[in-house]
Amino acid sequence: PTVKYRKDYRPSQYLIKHTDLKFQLFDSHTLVNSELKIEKNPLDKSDVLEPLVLDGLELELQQVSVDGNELSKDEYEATDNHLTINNVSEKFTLNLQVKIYPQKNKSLEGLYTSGGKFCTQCEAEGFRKITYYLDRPEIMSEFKVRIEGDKAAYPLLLSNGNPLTRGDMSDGRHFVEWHDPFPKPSYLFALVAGDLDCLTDSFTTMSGREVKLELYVDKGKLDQCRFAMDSLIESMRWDEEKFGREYDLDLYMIVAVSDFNMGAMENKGLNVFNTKYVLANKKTATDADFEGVERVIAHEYFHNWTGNRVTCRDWFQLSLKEGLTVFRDQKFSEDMQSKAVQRIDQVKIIRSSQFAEDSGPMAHSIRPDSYIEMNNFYTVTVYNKGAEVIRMMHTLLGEQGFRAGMDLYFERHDGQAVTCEDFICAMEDANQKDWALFRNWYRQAGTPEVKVQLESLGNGKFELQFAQSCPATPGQETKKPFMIPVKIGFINAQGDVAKFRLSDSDDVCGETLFVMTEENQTLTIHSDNEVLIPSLLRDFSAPVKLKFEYDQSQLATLFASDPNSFNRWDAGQSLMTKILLNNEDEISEPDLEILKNSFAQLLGDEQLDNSLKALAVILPEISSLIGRSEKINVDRLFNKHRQLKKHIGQSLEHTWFSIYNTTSGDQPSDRKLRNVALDYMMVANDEQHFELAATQQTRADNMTDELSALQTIANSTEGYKSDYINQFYQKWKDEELVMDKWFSAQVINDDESIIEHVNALLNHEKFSIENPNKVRAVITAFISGNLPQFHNATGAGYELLADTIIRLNAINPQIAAGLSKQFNQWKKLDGKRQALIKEQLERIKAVDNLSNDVYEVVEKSLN
Ligand code: B3K
Ligand code: ZN
Repeated sequence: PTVKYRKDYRPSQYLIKHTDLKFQLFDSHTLVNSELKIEKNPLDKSDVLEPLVLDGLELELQQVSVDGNELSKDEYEATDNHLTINNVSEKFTLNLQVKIYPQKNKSLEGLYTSGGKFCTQCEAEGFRKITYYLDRPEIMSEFKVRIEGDKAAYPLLLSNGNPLTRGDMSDGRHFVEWHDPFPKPSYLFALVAGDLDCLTDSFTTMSGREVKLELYVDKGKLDQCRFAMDSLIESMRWDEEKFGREYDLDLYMIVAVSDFNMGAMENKGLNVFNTKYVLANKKTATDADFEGVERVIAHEYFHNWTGNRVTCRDWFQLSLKEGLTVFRDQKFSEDMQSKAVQRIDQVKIIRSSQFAEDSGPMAHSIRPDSYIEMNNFYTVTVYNKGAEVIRMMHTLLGEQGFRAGMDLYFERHDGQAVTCEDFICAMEDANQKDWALFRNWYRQAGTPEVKVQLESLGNGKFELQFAQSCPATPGQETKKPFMIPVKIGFINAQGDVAKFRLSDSDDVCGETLFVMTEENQTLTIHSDNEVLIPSLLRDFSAPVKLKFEYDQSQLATLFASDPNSFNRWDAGQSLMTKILLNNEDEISEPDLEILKNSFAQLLGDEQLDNSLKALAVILPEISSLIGRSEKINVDRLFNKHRQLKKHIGQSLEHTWFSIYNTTSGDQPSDRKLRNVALDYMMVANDEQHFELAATQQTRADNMTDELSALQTIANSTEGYKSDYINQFYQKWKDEELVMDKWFSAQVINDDESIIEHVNALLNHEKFSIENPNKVRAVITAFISGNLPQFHNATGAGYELLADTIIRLNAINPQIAAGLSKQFNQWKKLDGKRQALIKEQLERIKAVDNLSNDVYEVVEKSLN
């Protein structure tokens, strides 16, 4: 496998101005004809014309001609990865025909079939599995596409842009021709052919143009489409209002398919979606699913400007579109839902997955320096930390300054393929800033740590001392300081807001933004309060680990009264984290007492929103506790986690019972709190409360309640729980997405026998290793949702994961590699577990025909 480096970037010597494609779809294969108008890149100043080297993979080349003359075998060379044409001129037309086998393509990359439909996935480098091409994002070309297929089997033949003509052919076949007026990179190409139901609507843009909206789903699923369509309309409106961005084609299509490697894909004018992010109604989808649909629909729509109109020069710049688009979808969700709740959910992802990635063998900056397989870099770092970096810009510039930067970015770069540097420059220039230091967020991997101390100097004068550092990451031994915005407020010992004044100002304020630019810095403030409790890094104003030596009672005070909702939640998390990660083998009585009292007080707070209550009493995720540690005694952690959960369940059993019975609202926040209460009651005493859960499952009129009940039942020790698992199965066995939930609910039971059960589920008739949603529903749900049993000291969990990776390596390398990353925290564990995992990693590495995808992850992990 070869490593590609960012520093080696060179512009292409050739451009492809026009791309004409013809697809002839057949039952056993597809013929792809392409006509490419190629010319020398004007930016290329050399006068030597190098051979033209096109990318291609798993293609059977049938014909090659240049300017109408068929080439003989010695005029070109086709290898496993390339087609090289030796003598070319500055401007010429290349015609190719290749034969491919979509029906046999299980990698779900390139052109493949899913449930009897043809569909495509080209990002990052999948177009080369369709035909030979300059398959790199800065090659932007105007596409015309003709699709031919059997009319009865594929009445719909879709591609990007606008339909031009259609007609019938002989033998029951027909064709449709499409034209996309916006030059685009090959990764945004899409084709869909099939027989689908369609929900249509329309949107009138701010300049009064009418856009047709079409949502295509499998037959019989129209009753699960309305919410996705409404989300699309909301997104279109929001982007106009917040960023002045209007949709540009007359047609916007979304197609939902069951077999898809990720959430969705933003192909120009023709998004292809995982059904999980389209299909939703109250009966089949949980409140969390609805949020997911709204978020992903918005994300893909927002890509039309941040990704498609302005795209990436090369794949090292991926965060240019992904970090920015995640930030935009987050802002959208904050406007549509509760801002504090959204922020908490966003930060949970950073802490549980991104911090782990940043401290493991795959650590990379949001703009990576190298990769073997690009698909391995669609990571929480590039996406979510990338969004945090954009958010810091927003925090530093304010709403208006940020908008001015965005406007300048679009004004300068519409229609171009650009770099992260271009984005930063637009932000700087629109706001007269010099952000030399800020760029370290793009260059350096690793999670910075900010240590803060508060010193009272007497006479109402206080000093906050800040020190930042960042641990070494692979290939980056030492780090330069980061620019870190830290939002700060204070409360006093009674829990009231403590106003203060900065020493260089006369204004009294309740909150300030301190921007760190050096390793060590001090902020002096004045306040009339004798005791100050700092509330630091409010709203998680930077993706760092903040360390302040709070004692238990300070945290309890913040948890009870911090006016910043995010920090109030966070104080509870810190309190629990401190207790769970200290060196004691068990949690002490006084610590348990503090937590119980804090929870009781918070649950009784009538001002507080139910979802914030629910979030506040959920224990920190085990993955985030591992992610933040350098070394971890997992046995101790698992035990204390169990102990704490049980204690909170039991000591507040009456409170949970009364919350369960009196929280009567019909909002997602009400359901959330009620179901958290049910969960704690079942943990406290599942025998006594089993009936309650069973009744809830049977009577529920919505999937949120039905599934929550099923989960607590599946986790219980009751003998007849299988009756309810079967009842759910009988009711939902024909709804694929609900079956995924049914699988997941059964793998989180913290019991030794679970591995056997997971293996049984892998052989269930509704399971398919070829369907990524199913793999995620069983395997990912198990290894990330049941860490105590995944890390079972016998090593059985590790073996199960390795077996699955090896099976998938031959079928779907992207999914196999994603699973391989789940071993990445192994060096934090004890010697015995390390040895067990190492054995599995070596077993995987020795597999014949190991894909580049898996090789890269396993190799880095072993080093
Ligand atoms: N851009 C796609 C992700 C492509 C992943 C390629 N392995 C979806 C998104 O981020 O919107
Ligand atoms: Zn995206």
